[in-house]
Amino acid sequence: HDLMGIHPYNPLEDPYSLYPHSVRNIDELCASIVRSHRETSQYRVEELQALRWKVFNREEIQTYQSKSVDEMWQHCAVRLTDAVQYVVEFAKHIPGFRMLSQNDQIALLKTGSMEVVLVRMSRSFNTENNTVFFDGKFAGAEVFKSLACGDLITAVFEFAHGMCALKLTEHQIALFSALVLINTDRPCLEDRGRVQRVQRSVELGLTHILHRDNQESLMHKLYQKTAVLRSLCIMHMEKLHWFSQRYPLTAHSMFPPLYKELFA
Ligand code: CLR
Repeated sequence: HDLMGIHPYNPLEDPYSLYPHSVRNIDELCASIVRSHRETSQYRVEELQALRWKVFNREEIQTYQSKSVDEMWQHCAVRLTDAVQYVVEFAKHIPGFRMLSQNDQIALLKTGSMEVVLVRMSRSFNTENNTVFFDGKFAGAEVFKSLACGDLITAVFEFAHGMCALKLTEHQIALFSALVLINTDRPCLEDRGRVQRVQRSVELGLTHILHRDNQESLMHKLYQKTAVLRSLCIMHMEKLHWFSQRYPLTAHSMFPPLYKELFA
C-alpha cells in the first residue's frame, strides 16, 4: 500500500485521536478538525490571496495546450495526487477515523479524497476571472484543453464557483470536508455502524459551528453540494477509465502509485 500511515491503530501513539463517544465537548472536536485542516491545507488563504495577480500569459497557456493528451494527463495526475496526499493526512487526524478498520479507511478515501480536493479547490479559486491556482500561477479552464475532457473541467470550474458563492469560513470548510469524507453511503464499508458514529459526531460539529456563526441555512446548501460532488467524482472516474483504455502504458507506468491505488 502506498497509503502510508494507514497502519494498525495504536491510540496511545496518537495525540490527536479521541474516541468520538468520549469527545467531552463538541468544541474540542471542532477545534481538532479545524487544526487538522489548517495543518494540511497545502496553501494558506492569505498566501493564495497574495498570489492572485500571477496569471498564466498567452505563451504559457499555449505551452500547456500544445502538450499531448497523455503528457498533460500525467502532469495533472501528479498535481492531483499531491493534493490528495494532504487530504489523506487530514483524514488521519479526524477524531475517530483511525479507529476504523484499514479497509474502511481506504474505502472512505477512494470516494472521498477527490471530493475533498474539489472542496478545497474553492479556496484556490478566483471568481473574478475564473482561474484556479495550478503549477504556481492562476489558470483558466483553457489551460486544461489538452486533457480532452472539457465537460469535466467546465463542471469542476462551475462547482468551484458555486462553492465560492457560499463564502465559507476556514472553520466551515474544515468541518464540511470532514463530513464529505466520513460518509456511510460509500460502497464496500465493513463496519457501517462505526462509520455512522463518527459521521454523527462530525455532523454535530458542523451544526454546532453553523449555529455559532448564525448561518444554519448553510446546512441545506452544503448537502446539495454533496450531490454535485458525487457526480463530479463519477465523471472523473469515467474519464480516467477512458484515458487508461487509450493510453494503457502512461496510465500503468507513469501515474503516481497513490493515484492508481485510489482511483483506478
Ligand atoms: C485543489 C486544492 C489543492 C491544490 C490543488 C492542486 C491541483 C489542482 C487542484 C487544487 C484542483 C483541481 C485541478 C488540480 C490539478 C488538475 C485538476 C486543477 C487546486 C483539474 C480539475 C484537472 C483534473 C484532471 C484529471 C482528469 C487527471 O490544495
